[in-house]
Amino acid sequence: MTDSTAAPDYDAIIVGAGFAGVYAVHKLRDQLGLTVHGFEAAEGVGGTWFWNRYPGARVDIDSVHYSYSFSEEIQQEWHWTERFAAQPEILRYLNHVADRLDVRRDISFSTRVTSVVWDDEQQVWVVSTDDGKVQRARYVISAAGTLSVPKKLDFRGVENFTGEVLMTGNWLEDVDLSGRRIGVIGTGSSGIQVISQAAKVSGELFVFQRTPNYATPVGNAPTDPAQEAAEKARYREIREASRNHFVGVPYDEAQPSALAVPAQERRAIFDDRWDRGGFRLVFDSFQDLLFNKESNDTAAEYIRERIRERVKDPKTADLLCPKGYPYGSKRPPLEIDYYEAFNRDNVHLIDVSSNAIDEVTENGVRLADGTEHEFDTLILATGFDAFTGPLMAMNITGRDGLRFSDAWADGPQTYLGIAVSGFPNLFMITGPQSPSVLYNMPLAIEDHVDFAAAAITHMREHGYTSMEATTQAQDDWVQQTDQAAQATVVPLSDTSWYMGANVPGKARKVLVYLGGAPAYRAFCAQVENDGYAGFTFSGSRALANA
Ligand code: N01
Repeated sequence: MTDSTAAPDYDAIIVGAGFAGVYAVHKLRDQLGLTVHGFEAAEGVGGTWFWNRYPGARVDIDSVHYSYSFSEEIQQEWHWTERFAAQPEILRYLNHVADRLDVRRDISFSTRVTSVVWDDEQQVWVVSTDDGKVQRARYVISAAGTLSVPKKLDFRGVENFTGEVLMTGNWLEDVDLSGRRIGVIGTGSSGIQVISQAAKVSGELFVFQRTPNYATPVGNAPTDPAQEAAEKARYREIREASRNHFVGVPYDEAQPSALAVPAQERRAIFDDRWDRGGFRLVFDSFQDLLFNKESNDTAAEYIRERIRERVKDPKTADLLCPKGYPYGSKRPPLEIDYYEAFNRDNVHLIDVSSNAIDEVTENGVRLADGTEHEFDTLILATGFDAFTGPLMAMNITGRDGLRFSDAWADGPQTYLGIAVSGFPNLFMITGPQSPSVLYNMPLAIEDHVDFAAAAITHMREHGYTSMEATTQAQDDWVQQTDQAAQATVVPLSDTSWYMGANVPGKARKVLVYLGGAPAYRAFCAQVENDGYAGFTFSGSRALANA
C-alpha cells in the first residue's frame, strides 16, 4: 500500500526511451538536477529504431540533420557511414548517446506503464507499471512516441494463418526472407522499404496495395569525408538553418510557385530535386505545393510520369500511380529500387482498393470476390494508431477523474501539442497538434523537452506545484491547428494518418500542426516570454497566468 502523503518518489517520470526519453532523462537529471526515472517497454533504448528492424528500415532525412543537436561533442564525434543511415546504425547511435550520458541507470527497461493518475490533493502523478509497482512523481513526461502503437487490423483471421506473421512496427528478429513466398499488406513508408528488399531475395512476393503512394528516391550514398568535414565545421549554423525551415531541414532552394515558371523550367527543378533525394521534391522545389492544389497537381503528375518510366508493364505502372489525392497529403515515402521491384517476375501487385482483403486464411489471403493468394510468410505493414494511440495506451486520468479517452473522444484537444487542460504537469513530447512528424523529429523533440524543462524550472523558481493549460488557450490552439491544416492540401486525403483517417472509427481531426516549425517555435517562445501565457499555476504562490 502506498502512503499517499509521502513525498513523491521522483520529481519526474519519463515514459519511453527513444530519442525523446534519452534526451529528457539527461536534460532533467543532469541540467535541472531533478530526480528522474524512465520506464521503457523495450529491453533497450531506441524507441522506433528499437522496434522497427525490418529489412530496408532506414531514415529518410539526412542523418547529419536527423540527429541530436544539443551536444557539440556528440555531433562532432559521431560518424555516419551513409547519408541516410539504416536502422542498425541509428540504434547504435542512440546506444552510444545513452552510454555517453549514462542514462540507463535511471531507466527501468522491459517495464510498461499501465496507468497514470493525477492526485490533486498531493499534486503528484501516480504511475503504475506492469511489474506491479506504483510510483509517484510531480511531473510526467510522455516520450512514448507518435508511431509506436500498431493499428488494430481491420480484416479477420490472422490467428488462423499457419505460416509466419511479421509486423514491420514490431520486428525485433533478424529474419532471412530468402526464397520465401511472402505476402505484404500495406504500401506506406514501411511497406515500401520492406517490399524493395524482399523483392530481391524472396521466391515470390505478393504485394497487397490499397492506396498507391507518391514514393520518390531517398538518394542514399556513402558519406563523403570532405562533405562530412565541411558540415561538421559549420554544424551550429546548419542546425540554426534547420530550425528556421518549415520541416526542420536546412533546405533553401524552394522557389515561390510551381505555377510561376514555364513547364520546362519546372521540370528541370523537379528533376534536380528527384535526383538529389530526401524530401527535396516536396519541400525544396516550390513553396506552394502543400498549399495550392493546382501547383500540387504539377508535382503529382511529374511523379506519375517518373513511375511510368521505371515500371515496364503499363498496367502495373498505372496501378502504382497515385491518383485522387494530392502529393504530400499522405506522408510521402522515400524509396530505393521500389518501382523496379515490380519489373521482377517473382513480384505480383494485387489491387485491394475495390476488391478488399476479406480475411487471412490458413494459407494466405482471401479477397472480397473470393480470390485467394497463398504464401508462407505474411508481413503486416499496416501502420499505426498515430499520435493518440501511445497516450491512450497509458490510461491517463487527470484532475477530477477526467480520462484521456473521454477528453479526446472527438479527437485530441491540446495546447501547443504539449499540454492538455485537465492534466496538470503532463508534458507530451511531440504530441498531437505540434509540428512533430513534419518537423525533423530529433530537433522537434529537443525543442519540446527544452520547453518542458524551462516550464518546470519556472514552477520551481516560483514555488508552484502544478501548471495546467486553460481550456480557452487549448480551444484557441485547436482552432489555430485546424486553420493551419485547412490552408493546406492535407485534408484532401481520405486515408492519411495525419488526419486520423487510417484507423476506422477514429475521430477525423488534424493531428499535426501544419503552420511550420518556425511559426510554431515563435509561438512557443512568446508563450514562455509572457510567463507561460495560457497556463494556470497552483501552489504556495499560485498565480493565474491565462
Ligand atoms: O504506415 P502507413 P507505415 N487493407 O499508415 C495499408 C513513418 N515511417 O508503417 O493507405 C489493405 O503509412 C494502408 O493502405 P491505405 C512515416 O512517418 C518512416 O508504412 O490506408 N491495406 C497503407 O498502405 C510513415 O508515414 C520511415 O489505403 C491496408 C499501409 O497499410 C509512418 O511511419 C519508415 C489496410 C499503412 O501505411 C507510417 O508508415 C517507415 C487494409 N485493411 C515508417 N490497412 C522512414 O523512412 C492498412 N493498409 C523514416
